[in-house]
Amino acid sequence: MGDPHERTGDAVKERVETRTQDPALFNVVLLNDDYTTMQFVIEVLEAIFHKSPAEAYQIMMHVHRNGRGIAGVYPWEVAETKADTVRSLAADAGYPLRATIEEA
Ligand code: TYC
Repeated sequence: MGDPHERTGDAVKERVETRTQDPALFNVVLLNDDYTTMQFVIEVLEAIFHKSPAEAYQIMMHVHRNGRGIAGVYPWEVAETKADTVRSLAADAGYPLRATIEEA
């Protein structure tokens, strides 16, 4: 007990995880604020999250009305990179737009 190896006489068997696991998915969440322009948020949704102009407008308005909304759902590294890109584009443009990630 407590031994990660299973002793079978002199041999030591190691269990190997053979099942493949789906990578966990993460939501990239945009947060509302009073200063970022609607047009900038729409541009971010089109450029970073590959939304159509109509989808981008709907997501932006959802965030504007509800305080937060999901821009996209991705494996962890992709979600982190997209959230970082949003933060850096917003900072460069002088907007306080925030993006977070959370388990989907
Ligand atoms: N509330 C902003 C405005 O009225 C627009 C906005 C929408 C800002 C979504 C951030 O994530 C956001 N200009």
